[in-house]
Amino acid sequence: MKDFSNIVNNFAIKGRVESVKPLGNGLINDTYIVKTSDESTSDYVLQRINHHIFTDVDTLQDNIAAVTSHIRRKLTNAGEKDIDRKVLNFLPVKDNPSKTYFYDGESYWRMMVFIPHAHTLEAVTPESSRFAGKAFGNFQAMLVDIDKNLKESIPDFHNMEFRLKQLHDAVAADPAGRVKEVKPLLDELESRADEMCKAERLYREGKLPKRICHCDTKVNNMMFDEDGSVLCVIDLDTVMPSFIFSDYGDFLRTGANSLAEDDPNIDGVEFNMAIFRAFTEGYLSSAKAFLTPIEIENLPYAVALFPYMQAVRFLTDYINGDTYYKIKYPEHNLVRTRNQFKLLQSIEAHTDEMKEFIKEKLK
Ligand code: GN1
Ligand code: MG
Repeated sequence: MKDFSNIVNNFAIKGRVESVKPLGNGLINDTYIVKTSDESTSDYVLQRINHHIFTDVDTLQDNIAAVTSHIRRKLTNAGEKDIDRKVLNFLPVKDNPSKTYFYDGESYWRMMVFIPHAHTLEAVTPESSRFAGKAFGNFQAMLVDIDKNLKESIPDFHNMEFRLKQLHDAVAADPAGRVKEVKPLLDELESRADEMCKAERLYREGKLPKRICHCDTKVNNMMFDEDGSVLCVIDLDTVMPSFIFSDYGDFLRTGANSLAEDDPNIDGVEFNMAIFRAFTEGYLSSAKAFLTPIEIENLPYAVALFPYMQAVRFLTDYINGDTYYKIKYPEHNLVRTRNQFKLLQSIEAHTDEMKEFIKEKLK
């Protein structure tokens, strides 16, 4: 195995390193646990940042540092105990304490304090969804008054107009000769394009704010304590300014799909209203204090937006000849597109019910 001591030595750790071993099964970054020999010192997590996806590591780490130090200050002011388990703690680099990453000439590395006696959940149930809604809403709530200007670590990540432009460019170029075959699907997506770009329009009109969002709201991105309470949210790579719709809508896109996003049994794809209700309840409990009427009114729009955006992204990749998402067979991106489109149709059929539920919850 690689000799990690040269890397670890660049960070201001306490204690002596005993071992470095792979941790977890993340698909984007490589993660290791660094154990120290002394009982009284923490263990650490070492990560190699995937700089092919996060090309601007400075922005990435500046965002994370701004967000974690803001939350830390809030928790401290509120007299919270056990703060090191309630917000991630990234280590400064010894030679340059204003930075939380180290470049070894080849890769970018970062280190954080390992949170002991904590676990994540994988199963999306109404109970875990309610926890997730509350935790991600609370994350946004703690960041509404952050005074640093964060940049987008992936520019235009959730910008619907941009994603449609990418689709239109792909259609015009048709590099894999696949446009003809997907024409009906393209027409379906096109007929909703105007409505789905509503967020960008409201933003330009000054009616919809961007806030600091997590932008990867999955059930396994929260840490739980031994007693089952939520400690903190993790995986902060995509934290950036966005519409709150990103956190609300993208959780439901994955969590409330009755099947996996690439399941070819398209007829079996349905939007799960029990998950919707639980997640929405949790989210509103922590977010309603800061949400504006326009944000609240558009939560059902956000639920539709993310399967729509994902359908556009998958179809773009299919038309481009599969250059972005990993595929396991030639039609994989097309199957994903159809799956997301079916989810969108199921969501459309539930719009009134969703609106009614949200109205009731806010009474
Ligand atoms: C990618 O790799 P993963 O699953 O965390 C993508 C998301 C998509 C998702 C669809 C950086 O996320 O935006 O929603 O695939 N992340 C990036 O499966 O493009
Ligand atoms: Mg991810």
